[in-house]
Amino acid sequence: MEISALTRSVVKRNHAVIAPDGYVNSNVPGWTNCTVNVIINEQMGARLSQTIISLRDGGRLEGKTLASQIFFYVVEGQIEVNVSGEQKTLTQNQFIYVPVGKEYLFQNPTEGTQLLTFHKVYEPLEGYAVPGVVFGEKDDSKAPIFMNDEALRIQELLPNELGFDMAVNIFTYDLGGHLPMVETHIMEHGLLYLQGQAVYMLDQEWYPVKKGDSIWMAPYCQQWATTMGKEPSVYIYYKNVNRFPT
Ligand code: UGY
Ligand code: MN
Repeated sequence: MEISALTRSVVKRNHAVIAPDGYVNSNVPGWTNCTVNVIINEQMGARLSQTIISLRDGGRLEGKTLASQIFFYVVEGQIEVNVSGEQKTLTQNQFIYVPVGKEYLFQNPTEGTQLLTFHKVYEPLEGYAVPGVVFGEKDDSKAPIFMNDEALRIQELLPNELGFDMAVNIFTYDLGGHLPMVETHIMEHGLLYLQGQAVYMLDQEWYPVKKGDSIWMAPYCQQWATTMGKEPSVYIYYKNVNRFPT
């Protein structure tokens, strides 16, 4: 029998590893017939929010983006989305980026549909238009190798343009792949493992992680990772970009 007093989750000053075993559900107004887990939020000291939403039959997410833009990614299943009169069905590994000031409606999920969201307060940049809605999907053919290492590939899901103040990327580590250096940087990350297993180093502490786990890295949290196990490890991650340091 598993011991319920143990977990792999940790929450520290500048990083967190959140495994699904400790999830406690939140009620979010307008999001109905679903289970919402707020994984990363300002209560931790973060400047982004990350949620995981599991939808039941009749599940609906209805609302309007206000100060925060929201990126929605289909981790499992399928759901219809309507934003500004445009309707689409999103299937596994497809996403929609909803900029600030837009009404959205998600409905008619298939059984077991799970969504990941990243939310960030939008910082406008003088001379640049607020981004529009973006649809897209995970596509390994659009993932160039990272830092000349054939074992590492990163796909940028959002346009690399100054109007955007957040990036969302998919990082694939083939067997034997590891970050080529310990990163020490001002940008913050939230991430969800979509596949495989890995060992993540966060501020000189070492964590075994796997599909379904989330990680928060505050600015300057030192980070390094290596894949582990018998299949590539894959995560989707958020990064704040393109604005002056304050
Ligand atoms: O974009 C990044 O900073 C990325 N290489 N970091 C990470 O995967 N931890
Ligand atoms: Mn990084």
